[in-house]
Amino acid sequence: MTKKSFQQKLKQLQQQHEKLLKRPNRQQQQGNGIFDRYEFPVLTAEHSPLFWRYDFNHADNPHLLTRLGINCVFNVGAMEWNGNIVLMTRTEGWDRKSFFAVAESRNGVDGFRYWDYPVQMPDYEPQETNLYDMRLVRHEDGWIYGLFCAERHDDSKPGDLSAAIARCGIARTRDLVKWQRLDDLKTAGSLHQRNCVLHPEFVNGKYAFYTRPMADFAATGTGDGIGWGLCDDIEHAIVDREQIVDRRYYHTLKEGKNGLGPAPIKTNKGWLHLAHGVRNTAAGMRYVLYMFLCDLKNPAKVIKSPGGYFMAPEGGERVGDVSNVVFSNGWVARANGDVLIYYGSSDTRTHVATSTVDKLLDYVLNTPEDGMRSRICVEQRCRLIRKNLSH
Ligand code: M1P
Repeated sequence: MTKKSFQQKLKQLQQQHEKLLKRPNRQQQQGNGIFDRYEFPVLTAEHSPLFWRYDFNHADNPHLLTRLGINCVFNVGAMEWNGNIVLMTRTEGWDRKSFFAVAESRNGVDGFRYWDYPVQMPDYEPQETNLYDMRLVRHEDGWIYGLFCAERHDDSKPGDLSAAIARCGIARTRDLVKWQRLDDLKTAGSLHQRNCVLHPEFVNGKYAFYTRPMADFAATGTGDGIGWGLCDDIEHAIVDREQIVDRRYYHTLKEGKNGLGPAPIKTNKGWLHLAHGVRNTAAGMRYVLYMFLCDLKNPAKVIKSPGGYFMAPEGGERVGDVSNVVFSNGWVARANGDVLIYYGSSDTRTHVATSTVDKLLDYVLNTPEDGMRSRICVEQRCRLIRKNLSH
């Protein structure tokens, strides 16, 4: 390519990219009353900066080839940042490695732009191969913590190239740029930990963790659900007693496994939680989101558990690198009561849904619990029908 056509092609790419970043996002019509979806994903691989992907030097890249492609952007942590919204993205290259990178928007529903450089997270151990799914939390100790999965090969199975160990990495920061890496979380009962979350407040003067004990890298096995445990020292975090707070049950959306999403939102009725539940089907695993509420004074006690899913993959969300998945590890409750819920679809792209604390509390407090049997579920529905038809 001549230098002139190179410059023209590059300009074209930059204009298309700018158009995508400036594209307004509209709320979809006819939501379910609980939350509203939006027309477009807020982040996709195409949103990543062109200067992360192309070498702009004509002498080194005369055909203007993509040098380091981006495959997908999903499962983001989220928080308010100087009045804006920042997402701690799980950005994945064509090489399958995920890394963290911050994208920022004024309103949280469109106009997200990546910061110039991805996060350069210090290593805890050189064996770490892949880092992903950061939960961001502003803790009352004054630090911003990031908890994430730090995965490496399971060297006790040298012949099995898919054997992996999932650990919970912990790092903290004041500016989302410089990170101090702390020891990985150690839990007494389980080699694998994924989907761990730090509770934003001290509990009995200690740091409190939500965990997910697992017998295996992908399967919880005898792991019974979302766990909880306290620890004294965040720099060398050890949870030696894990109590299960939210169990898996037969024939529910969390029969296969579950895991906490973002850190809970504090409300006047309790700690509001968003989590994912997984069941196995003939077509593979299906990931949906569900909610529950915990006691304000005792965050390890579930006080309300609406039946069924809160959100399931719909339309284009159903298809991607790992299809039939919605997953969330980031949401933001704004001072006016609005809630921005970020979710990844099919391990490929990032969406937003909006709601309010009031609506989410109404949903959690007034949706009937799972009847656990078809007969009871029909009774629940008949009660609703009678109520409506008696007017
Ligand atoms: O592929 C679906 C999800 O699988 C994992 O979640 P879990 O540990 O509950 O199975 C995570 O790797 C997550 O990133 C991914 O979206």
